Amino acid sequence: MRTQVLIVGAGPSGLLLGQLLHKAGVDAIILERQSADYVLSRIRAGVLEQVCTDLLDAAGVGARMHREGLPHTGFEIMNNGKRHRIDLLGLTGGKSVMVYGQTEVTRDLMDARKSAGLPTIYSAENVAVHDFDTAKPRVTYEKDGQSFEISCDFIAGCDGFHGVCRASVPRKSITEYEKVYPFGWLGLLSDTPPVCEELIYVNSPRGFALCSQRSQTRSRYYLQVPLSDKVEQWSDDAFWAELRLRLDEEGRSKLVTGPSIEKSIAPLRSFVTEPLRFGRMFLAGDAGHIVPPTGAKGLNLAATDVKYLSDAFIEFYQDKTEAGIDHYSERCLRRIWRGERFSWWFTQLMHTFPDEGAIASKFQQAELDYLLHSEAGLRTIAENYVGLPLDFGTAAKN
Ligand code: RFL
Ligand code: PHB
Repeated sequence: MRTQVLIVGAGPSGLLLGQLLHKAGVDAIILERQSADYVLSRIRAGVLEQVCTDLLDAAGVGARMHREGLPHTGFEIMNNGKRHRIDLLGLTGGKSVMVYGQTEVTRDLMDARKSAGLPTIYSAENVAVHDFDTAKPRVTYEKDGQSFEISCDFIAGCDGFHGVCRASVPRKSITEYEKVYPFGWLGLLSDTPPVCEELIYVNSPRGFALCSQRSQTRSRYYLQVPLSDKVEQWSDDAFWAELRLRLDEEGRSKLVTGPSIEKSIAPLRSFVTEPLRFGRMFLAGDAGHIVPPTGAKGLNLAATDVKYLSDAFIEFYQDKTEAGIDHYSERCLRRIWRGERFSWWFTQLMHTFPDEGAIASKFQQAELDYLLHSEAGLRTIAENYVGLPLDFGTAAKN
């Protein structure tokens, strides 16, 4: 078998790349280790920046998102039981975000791929990448007990943090930057109306909490928990009781509880790989970088990697230039580090760090007090939350 671009991973990065390439007439095959149902069962992101929704529109998969997604023009920060609204629209000159689950984005991309008859090989075992430092890369895999090989022009590593592509790069060719946080997020999904129309990021002495949503009848909540906690230790009742303790009076009275549909613990880390290109293999999305979810940046950064990568491949085939490919790593990393910085900063600002002592929490409270009462502080939060423009920092005046 042969294709132009072999994509490893059918998460949002791989599927979006496949769709953008298809629109431009570039062939791609996607290889995915899991089944399609498994991919759709993972509950993850919920907030999309406009850069991301624009890309989904460009890929021709935005219709359901515009029908069913919830545009949010602001969100709340609760500190010590007091709420402060971040007016995204007012502070950014008209920008907002879209609340629409990653599961639904993935489903829309899968449906589009299926109806265009494009090849996705699910449940592919032992996927291995070869010869990406030559002009003739190859990928091998097994399925139903048989071995297969696909030759290609390029390999796109869209296989997430635990994927095979980054792991196949010789250690001497790669630098990894990593920070692991001393806590995780326990998430719960339930078919109950959200406690508030907008998202609430909560800094409480008992730890961080987040009240998010998927629709007017489906809520997503998170609690900061110690890394040693196991999800089995947390009954639904225990989750709701702890969430109540982290909310204010209004939140406690409005919170509607119910059985969980899903509950899981995610560790938090900041992680970046440099570079993102290794000969004819390119990393995109979580394969190349991870952010803690506090700033809702992971999927959005993945989408911009994919934009730069699809543009680079399309230019290669249509205009016969390698300029986009050569600049891929540098262009992505500049944006990635800005997203990493915001996610790290917002995580530091909102979580409890018991090992850092009383002075750390005094500094944190003073910083929140400043930010939440300063127009400049609020604007800093808002402009990063809605996402910096794609050309940020490249215009002459910046
Ligand atoms: P994914 O989604 O991990 O997909 C990678 C795919 O590759 C497959 N794979 C392989 N396939 C073949 N062979 C192999 N050897 C393979 N190894 C792996 C996997 O099965 C999988 O299907 O990476 P991708 O596509 O780059 O997408 C990234 C996003 O999933 C991620 O950044 C976001 O979910 C992060 N994130 C959030 N991002 C936002 O922008 N907004 C949010 O509100 C937000 N909330 C979150 C989040 C992530 C969370 N967790 C669980 C870490 C909330 C949470 C709790
Ligand atoms: C979510 O709804 O899953 C979500 C929302 C905002 C975040 C992280 C996760 O910052």
